[in-house]
Amino acid sequence: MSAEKRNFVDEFESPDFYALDDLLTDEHKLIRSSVRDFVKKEITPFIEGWAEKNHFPEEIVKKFGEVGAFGPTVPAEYGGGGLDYISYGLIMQEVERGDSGMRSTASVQGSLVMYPIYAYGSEEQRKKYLPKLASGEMLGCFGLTEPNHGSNPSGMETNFKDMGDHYLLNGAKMWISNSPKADIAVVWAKNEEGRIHGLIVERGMEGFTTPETHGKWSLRASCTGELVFSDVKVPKENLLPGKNGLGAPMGCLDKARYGIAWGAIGAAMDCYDSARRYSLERIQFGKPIGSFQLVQKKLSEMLTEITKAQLLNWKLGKMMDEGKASTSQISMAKRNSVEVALNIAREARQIHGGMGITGEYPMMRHMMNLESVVTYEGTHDIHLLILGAEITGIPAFK
Ligand code: TGC
Ligand code: FAD
Repeated sequence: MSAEKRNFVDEFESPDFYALDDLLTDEHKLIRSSVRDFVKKEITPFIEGWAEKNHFPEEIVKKFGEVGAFGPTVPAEYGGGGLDYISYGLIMQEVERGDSGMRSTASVQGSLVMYPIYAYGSEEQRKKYLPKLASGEMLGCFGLTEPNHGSNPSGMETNFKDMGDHYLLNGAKMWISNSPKADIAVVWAKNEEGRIHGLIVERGMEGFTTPETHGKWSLRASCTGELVFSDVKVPKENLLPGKNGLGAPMGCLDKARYGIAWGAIGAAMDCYDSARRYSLERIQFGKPIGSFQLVQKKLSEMLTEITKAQLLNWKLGKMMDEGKASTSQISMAKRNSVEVALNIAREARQIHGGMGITGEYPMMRHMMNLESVVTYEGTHDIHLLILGAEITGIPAFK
């Protein structure tokens, strides 16, 4: 199924009030403009139709591979982009400017599938999977959350037993982005001693199914599902040997949460830009609504929050490049960006009046998407508690 192209021109202009472009290299700007052009051509003309029809456009996977959206920081010898974290952030910002569900597809593939295979995998696993994941020939997913364990993944029940020549995997994962279409799943499960390990499970392995989750009012252009393991025989060479314990999946989440910090601001920029343009075009009481103080207040506050978040993200990117960014610094940025984006989506929708509730404009879709973004990769409150634990030294999770 391919949704019809919308009859509109994507006039998006990115706000850069503090001349942040001065902090970017020519390569960064080139990467950003190539992904922005890609989004204008391949995503925004179709996205309202996909979201309305709850359709995941499978053909986007190869296209993302071609534009370099998968695993930008993975070394080029494995098919990745060999780029820095500012480049990665800019790519996520541009893709989520188009749609959070599209960014989900890209960030799961890059940060949650390619990163663990690169960082914790054997050389054979890297060679076998990474080039195909980078090119979009293969799609992956990441299974951490379970029906009974969301915010507390350490309680997971999914487990595997050593059967001598293979592992036997049992359990279930829930809310897994890409799962219904994924060729492989990086699955986190406990061994007989209760230690968490990562396993690569391939579609087609007996006893492995990926039922789709229906009825979502959010991320409707992204596919979400379960991972069900019923006595799945996993070859021993599919265990990720490089790292185990909860720190292994959490290390992947640090990368993905960083990408979300940039991505959510992309969605915010789209809403702001639409509201700015609408405020100049829409006439009420004989004047553009942008001439009224209350509308200017909304726009000014949006731009202020976007600019603050852009600066935070850029500095975080520099710290990521130096290997100095802490989990709590990443939590602050993810939490801040999503809150900023949700508030801006709501304010921008108000500026569009009744038109703001239609698919003619992007705010309602962004707003509904962001309700997932504020929940996944650690809920808003879990990130607050991560910061609270950092400040006080006292974890308040349990
Ligand atoms: P806690 O006792 O704090 O830690 C247990 C062990 O894990 C280590 N660790 C980390 N290591 C590296 N990086 C991190 N970010 C780490 N966070 C924790 C920690 O050092 C410790 O290691 P060790 O060796 O001492 O055992 O763990 P806890 O059980 O109290 O939980 C802490 C908590 C709540 C902060 C954490 O579990 C959490 O962040 N929960 C949220 C769960 C979450 O984010 N799930 C995301 C699922 S994936 C997803 O949503 C993908 S959506 C993708 C998309 O579509 O874009
Ligand atoms: P719960 O953990 O049950 O939380 C419910 C509420 O309780 C929240 O408000 C939470 O903040 C609060 N709460 C929980 N514990 C505490 C506490 N200690 N103190 C205070 N408040 C607390 N997971 C994956 O593994 N892979 C994926 O690809 C993936 N994709 C997703 C895609 C979508 C569209 C969605 C919606 C989720 C996805 N997730 C994925 C799962 C996501 O990470 C979880 O939904 C999230 O971690 C929260 O878990 P939960 O839904 O079980 O909520």
